[in-house]
Amino acid sequence: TTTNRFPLAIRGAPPRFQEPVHVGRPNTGDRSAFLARIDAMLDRKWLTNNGPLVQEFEQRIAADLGVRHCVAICNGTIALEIAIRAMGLTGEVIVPSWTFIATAHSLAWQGITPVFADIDPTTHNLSPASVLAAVTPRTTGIIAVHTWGRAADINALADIANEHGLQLMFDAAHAYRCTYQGKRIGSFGACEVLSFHATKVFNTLEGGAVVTNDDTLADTMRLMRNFGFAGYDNVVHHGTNGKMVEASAAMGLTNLEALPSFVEANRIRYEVYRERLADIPGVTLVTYDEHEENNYHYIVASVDEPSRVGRDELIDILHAENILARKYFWPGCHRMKTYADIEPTVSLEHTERVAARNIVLPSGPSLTLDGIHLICDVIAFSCKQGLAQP
Ligand code: T4K
Repeated sequence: TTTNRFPLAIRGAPPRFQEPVHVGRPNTGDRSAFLARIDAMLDRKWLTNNGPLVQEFEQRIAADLGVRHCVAICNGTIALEIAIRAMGLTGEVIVPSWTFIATAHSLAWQGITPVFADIDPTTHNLSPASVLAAVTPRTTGIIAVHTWGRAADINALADIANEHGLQLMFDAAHAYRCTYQGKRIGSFGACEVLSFHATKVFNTLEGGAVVTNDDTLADTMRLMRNFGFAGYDNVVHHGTNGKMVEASAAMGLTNLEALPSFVEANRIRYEVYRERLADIPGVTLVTYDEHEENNYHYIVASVDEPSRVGRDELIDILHAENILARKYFWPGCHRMKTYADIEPTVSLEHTERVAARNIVLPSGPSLTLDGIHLICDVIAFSCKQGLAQP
């Protein structure tokens, strides 16, 4: 397929896909089971405010992850905000710049300065050395992200936190059903924050949760997500509205049952990508650690020399084919308008390099293996031949 006659939509050929192929297509479990739960919910006339489906969902998640408490929240961002406030973080908190903007926003939104640290270029996870360099007298905590579902360097970060009296929590938005040294993500640090957004491996439409082994922290967060109510007419804490609705829990319970099939479909697709991308010059897949449990949800690669096209050019080529690959998390939080005025206190050179080269490719159960081969045909041709030829 790598001839000069290889048709490309960017040069006027019809696109390879009639319909857009997305990164982050929602995974949905058994439709009739979901609808049966929705029917029962409508019959009960209990739609939100700690309903029976949310309670069941919390118990299932806690059991699944081997953690004492799951506090279900309306989305991952509000879950981060509630966790940050319940932990009493103030001043400065160290976060990676290489993350979805929500990690930084959840701090800045409550007057806390996100201090951006660099990543390890192979794992894309927070670099402990960089965290250490970013610590100041104003630092109160660290939020590490298990980027793409690969666990952060938890032990090294815990050592730094202990030595400097900092609190440590994790943004585990990508890491449902992933492990660190054989133990499921969910009970590390003071707490871990999950996202069940539609685009995640496991979704509740919108949704999130904080999971923790800390009883007091869990109690505080339960108050905070419901305006601080401790019973009828009795407000004992400041709070917000962070409640998960019953329809979300219905989706969550249904999708949790199907999760093993999603993960298996992801793993098969990851293997196909791995094989096909292996011999394309300049394309390097970010691989999963086979000694751990992974959800294989994200297909992440870098595009670099000797590829004949750069990352941005490859994105344009793919988009013309209706393959909507993404540049997550370009340009890095520190370069977004809201944070660009803050002078970074440590070098972000790996973040910069990765941001310029990274591409996230479509995957998931709704994408066929044939589809992946078509996507890889386009990538292989473009990176080997470039666009110079007719
Ligand atoms: N921390 C980290 C590390 C995160 O990655 C995220 C979220 C959070 C915290 C915050 O958690 P939440 O508050 O979201 O629970 C998307 C998601 O909205 C966001 O949840 C996710 N990370 C982020 C990585 O990706 P956008 O702005 O890129 O979304 P959008 O609208 O471009 O959609 C992404 C793709 O998914 C598109 O190609 C279309 C497709 N899609 C999307 C939806 C909603 C569908 O096919 N169907 C759908 O229903 O942020």
